[in-house]
Amino acid sequence: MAADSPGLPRAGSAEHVGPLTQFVADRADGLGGLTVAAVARRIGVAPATLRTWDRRYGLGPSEHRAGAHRRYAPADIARLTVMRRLVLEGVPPGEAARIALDAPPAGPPRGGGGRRAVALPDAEPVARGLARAALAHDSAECSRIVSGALRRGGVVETWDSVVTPVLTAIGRRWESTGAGVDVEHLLSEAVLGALRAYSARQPVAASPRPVLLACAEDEQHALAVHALAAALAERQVAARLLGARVPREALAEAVRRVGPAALFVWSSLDVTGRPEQLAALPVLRPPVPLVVGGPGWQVDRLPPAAHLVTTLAEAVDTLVATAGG
Ligand code: B12
Repeated sequence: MAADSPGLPRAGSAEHVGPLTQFVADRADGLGGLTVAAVARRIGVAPATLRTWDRRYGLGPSEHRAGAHRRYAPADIARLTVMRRLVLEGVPPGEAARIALDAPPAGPPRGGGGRRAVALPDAEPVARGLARAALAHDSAECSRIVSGALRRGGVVETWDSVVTPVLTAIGRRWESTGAGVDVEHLLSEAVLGALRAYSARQPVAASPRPVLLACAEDEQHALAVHALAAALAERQVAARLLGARVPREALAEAVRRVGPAALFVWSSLDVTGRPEQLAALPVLRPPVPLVVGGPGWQVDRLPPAAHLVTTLAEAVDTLVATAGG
């Protein structure tokens, strides 16, 4: 039976067996490369779609042997993974195909896939060390590097010259290859742990009106607010951190309960930076100063009361001044 035949599940198909058995079955004839059906299963599109992308955009299998079905090599699969992601994000297929064909080859898939290096031409050696440790999945080394940098240089310096360059480079790598979400998670966890431990060591007195820090609705990127919390702790400003994905009702409730000296809300993504969510905030007496940061905010639609900050240092200075620290 041809491996790309549609129809009922057969022994050895994804419907019958686990992923490892399927992987072996996909390669069972020893030809190397994957069939159209195997690639379709792996990246989650219909085989017919793959054939269309091959015909229309040249995103087909590069391995071809006489008398055998054509086989997709790892580089073909990497391009198709980029194509699928972009199409799901709403990029028109022709444009998505052009980007996918231009994407640098991701190399053979290894534990999460992708090249094991990121470009950091102007970064400090410590940032390059952090990138290497993250790409090697060495969490302990990531924590050690970030904690050491925090001890030596403090939060703003560590965030701007060690952590941010690596996050940006890893984000770019994901953008061009689709690889490395595992690395993003691993590095994020290590950075969060180091920032929390550093904050816990700062002698901050309790305050009846702490600063309240939160991510916007559905916003999963929480690192910047953790960095801000640590930087405020360093300046002996009490803060309460709500973390990722805070629904507008929950934020409103927290503002009512805490009565904060100021509120900071972070958004990384366009889809989480809708200003409407800020309209749901309660109006207290005295009013709670509202500070927003992150590249996701739709800046021209922010409420007049919202003060936009663009760097960690600016956020810290603004909140320290507002909270009277
Ligand atoms: C770590 C990370 C993750 C982690 C987050 C873990 C966590 N606990 O926070 C995980 C794996 C969960 C994740 C998931 C996703 N991510 Co992500 N992620 C990142 C990464 C690498 C770092 C995020 C971060 O903390 N950025 C903070 C700083 C370092 O970056 P920045 O905001 O661009 O910084 C600028 C300014 O804001 C300012 N600045 C820097 N720090 C600070 C601090 C303060 C307080 C202020 C005011 C300003 C400021 O200076 C910078 C220069 O202008 C970025 C790459 C990047 N460039 O940010 C991608 C990135 C944000 N993710 C992206 C995407 C698409 C996603 C996903 C949708 C898909 C995916 N990759 O899996 C999901 C869904 C998330 C969701 N629903 O919220 C895209 C967003 C593209 C876009 N604009 O729409 C990025 C940019 C990657 C990329 N290059 O394409 N991600």
